[in-house]
Amino acid sequence: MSSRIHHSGLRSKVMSAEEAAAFIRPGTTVGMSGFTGSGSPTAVPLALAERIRAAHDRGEEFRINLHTGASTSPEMDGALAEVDGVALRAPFQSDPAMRAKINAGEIDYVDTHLSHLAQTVWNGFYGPMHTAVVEISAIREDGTLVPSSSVGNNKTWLDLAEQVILEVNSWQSADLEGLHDVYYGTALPPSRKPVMITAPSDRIGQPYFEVDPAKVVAVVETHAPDRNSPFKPADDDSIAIAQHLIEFFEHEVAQGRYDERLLPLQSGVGNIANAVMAELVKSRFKGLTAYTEVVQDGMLDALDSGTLATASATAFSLSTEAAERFNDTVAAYRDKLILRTQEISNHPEVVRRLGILAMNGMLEADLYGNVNSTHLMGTKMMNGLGGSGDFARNAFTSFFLTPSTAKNGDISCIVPMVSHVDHTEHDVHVVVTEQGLADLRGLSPRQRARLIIEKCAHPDYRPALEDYYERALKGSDGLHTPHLLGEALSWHQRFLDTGSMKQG
Ligand code: 0RQ
Repeated sequence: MSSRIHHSGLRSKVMSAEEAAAFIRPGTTVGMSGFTGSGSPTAVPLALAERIRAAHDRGEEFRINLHTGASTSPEMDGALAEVDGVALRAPFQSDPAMRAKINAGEIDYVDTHLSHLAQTVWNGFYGPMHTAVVEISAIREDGTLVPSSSVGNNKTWLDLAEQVILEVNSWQSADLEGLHDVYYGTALPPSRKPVMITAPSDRIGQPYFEVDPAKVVAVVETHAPDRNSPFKPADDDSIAIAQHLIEFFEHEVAQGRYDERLLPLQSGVGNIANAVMAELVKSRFKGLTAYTEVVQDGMLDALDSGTLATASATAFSLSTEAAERFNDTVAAYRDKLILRTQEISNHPEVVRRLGILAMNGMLEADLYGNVNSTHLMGTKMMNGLGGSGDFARNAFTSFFLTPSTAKNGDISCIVPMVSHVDHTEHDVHVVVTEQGLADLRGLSPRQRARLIIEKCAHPDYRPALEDYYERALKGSDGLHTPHLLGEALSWHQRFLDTGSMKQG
């Protein structure tokens, strides 16, 4: 038996994943751990998927409502979607099988701000939570739990669930102990108190989760690596976007808006975010801080090089190579890295107080700075909003980043009107593509439109955007935000009809 289980009562509950999965009943709500592939349980979800498959083969109904921290692993989202085991999913996913079922209308998906899910579950909008399935890295003698590579919503699931299944994963480094900051001060209004974080390095909680041992029905031992996706090497577009950003940072330092250590950085998930960190490492900036959601490879490199002094997040999202390197050297990061609950890592109050520089990816922006981060051609879900709204709305400067085109140039990521709005023009300060950077602060809608076309649109689409805008100035009913309503979404329809937004 694993040396990671030090509580005798909980040691007596060790069983197989199949036995543990048998505690999960059809039609119930399950809160699982997992955030961008890190800290997801693997054995119990796989065993549950097999149970669901067998039930379906017998002609029985078996689906669950599934809540997590964010995206998980093929062993959870993938396996459960493939057996049609999920009725409702929240708050974020990025799995191809899950995405396909959501877009086929077979799974209800609640795409919500990551900092909001815990409080909406507390408030009962999703009904009772029956089971929590949480990966941890160890159980201490007093029954408290050492979190693994993500904290996410685990504290809330452990508090709320009627029964708890623990996966103790010995693949996770034992040295993770002490790195986490689990805040037990959250309360519902009117009893809320200020969240007393005034610097990214502040600790306001405790390093362990608490759980009532009487609620724990099963403990399953695993030795499973996080689902770590490789990053694409930075391409020319990502490097150009990163360079525009760094030039802008220099400009803001010169203007006296940021000091030499900038302001705490939040950097979204994906290849562009990783490339931004890589370019920052090459820049002159040193001793920066991050108050963000995930730690990707680029951020680890930035901590190694001294570009970053501290990073606060809720999860790791590392490539296999970086995860192995990190696992061998966790102790060295103990006073530079903090993983918090996602209510706190993404807390709007803290984001506003610290003055975050929020850098998130997007699918498309329109002439006025409205941003779509989630919906392909307005109707199909890509991943979800994630934490982008938590940060963008309250940031000191909110940046949205994308290459100017997608799908080999057949899609312009700058369009007359976005086909879905996640971030309104009021929450978007700076739009960046490989073509350039549009600083929208202080500009009216008409001023923004001209700047976005000039700085951000791809040359292949610039004339058509200029043409649309000039005709809108003549034909729009109102001239505050000029639009030709009958034509505003015609670029998307053309793509659906012909496979390209380009005009004949
Ligand atoms: O699809 O790979 O099939 O070609 O979308 O696009 O350019 O690789 O960009 O990986 O950075 O993802 C918005 C999805 C961008 C991500 C999004 C297609 C494109 C490609 C991916 P293919 P790229 P990225 C929270 C941070 C929301 C959540 C968030 C995201 C694929 O950033 O999920 O912000 N964001 N979390 O071809 C149709 C368009 C398209 C398009 C790109 N306009 N229309 N398809 N694609 N633009 C905060 C944290 O702290 C983590």
